[in-house]
Amino acid sequence: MRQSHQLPLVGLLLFSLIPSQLCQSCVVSEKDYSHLRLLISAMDNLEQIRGIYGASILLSQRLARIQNPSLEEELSQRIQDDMNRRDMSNLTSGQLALIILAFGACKNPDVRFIHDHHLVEKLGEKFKEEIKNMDTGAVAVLALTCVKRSISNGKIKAAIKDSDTIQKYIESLVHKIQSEKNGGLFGNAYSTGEAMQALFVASDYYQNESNCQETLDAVFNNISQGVFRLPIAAAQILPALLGKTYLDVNKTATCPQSPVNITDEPVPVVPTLSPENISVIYCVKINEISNCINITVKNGSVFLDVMKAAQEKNSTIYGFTMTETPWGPYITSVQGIWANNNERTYWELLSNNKSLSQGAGNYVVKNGEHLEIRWATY
Ligand code: B12
Repeated sequence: MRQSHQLPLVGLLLFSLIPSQLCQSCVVSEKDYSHLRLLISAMDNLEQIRGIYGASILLSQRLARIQNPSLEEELSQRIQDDMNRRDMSNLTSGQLALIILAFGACKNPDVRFIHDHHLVEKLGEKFKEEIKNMDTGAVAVLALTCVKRSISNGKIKAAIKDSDTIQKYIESLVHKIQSEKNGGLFGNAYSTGEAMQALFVASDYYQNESNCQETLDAVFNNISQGVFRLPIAAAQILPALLGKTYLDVNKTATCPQSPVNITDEPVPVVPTLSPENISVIYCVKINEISNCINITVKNGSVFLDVMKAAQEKNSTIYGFTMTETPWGPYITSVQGIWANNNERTYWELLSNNKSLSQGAGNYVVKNGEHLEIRWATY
């Protein structure tokens, strides 16, 4: 399976169960903790956290030192039950890596599960099969930094030329991340947490305080607009806001308590929507051929509602399937044509010809919009 994000995560894990070293960070100050409380309460939404997908949430909680024993216990139980039910060979390497990181973070009883189920060995096997497809990204910077540290403290041996190559990769990736700067964000709101982690460990970007403030302001702005409502989205940004990275996962130390008080939870603001209907155009596009339909839905509807309405009208053209993921429903097929990881194909969501940065279950459609689902490659 080719995955740009999961493989570095695995590499990171395989080399990372070592004590962390000094890294430079950009931490939210106490006066801004209200933003963090919003994230922490979003992560508490157990209804949206199924089985093994709780691993990202658990990892984030442990990295951020959030003390919520009942939630931790529930998440850990769900992950273990789900793993016991599943054929573990079907887990992706990225999923396995997240589970091991979450269970291995801080001294806690879950670490036994890693050993009892030989998770690290299983991951090693998957990693060997998949390493040829390893790609780049913020998580790759973390993974490579981890390898670099392991070389410099003698944990793994490498020739000087390999260390130089690693350093060059890190520099070019950091350069790429910085070139994607978009206001205070890197890429979009959802990629910023991992980009921050990469910049903490591999650049001096946040030595400049105004860079730090710029990122924090942009993230706060997005938090207050509800952009991080999903537990998975909240979990991905929270560690960075507390100056933590995946390299801080340390199986030998216990987790001290977080400075953020979670009992003081804010009341979520529910936006009011007018009840009228709105109309949109919805198209399915396969190899330059588009089939379009006019759809009327209630104001406040999401992309998925439009897809369902179209499917009801004509299931041959607009019929689709989906699967639940921590980011919500992922569209797996349309017209019986299935996304395929090996062929790097997927169904891309667009609005007015622009690729969306939210999924079908979250993107709220607007009156007059031209929506499209396009057979695409990545
Ligand atoms: C790799 C990736 C993809 C790959 C996934 C396939 C693959 N085999 O790798 C591809 C390119 C196909 C993809 C597609 C899309 N993606 Co994407 N993707 C990612 C990325 C970079 C890493 C995911 C990952 O590997 N996680 C690690 C593993 C261990 O966890 P996992 O749970 O097994 O991961 C699976 C799910 O995350 C799922 N997935 C990936 N993207 C999306 C998006 C949505 C909406 C859903 C429901 C599921 C999903 O595929 C992963 C691999 O099986 C994340 C970035 C991030 N910060 O998480 C964005 C991310 C999850 N994707 C995002 C988006 C928006 C999309 C698209 C909607 C883009 C579009 N305009 O079409 C589509 C999905 C459309 C659909 N068919 O429903 C957003 C979600 C934001 C949000 N609030 O909804 C993210 C956070 C990127 C971002 N910064 O904006 N994606």
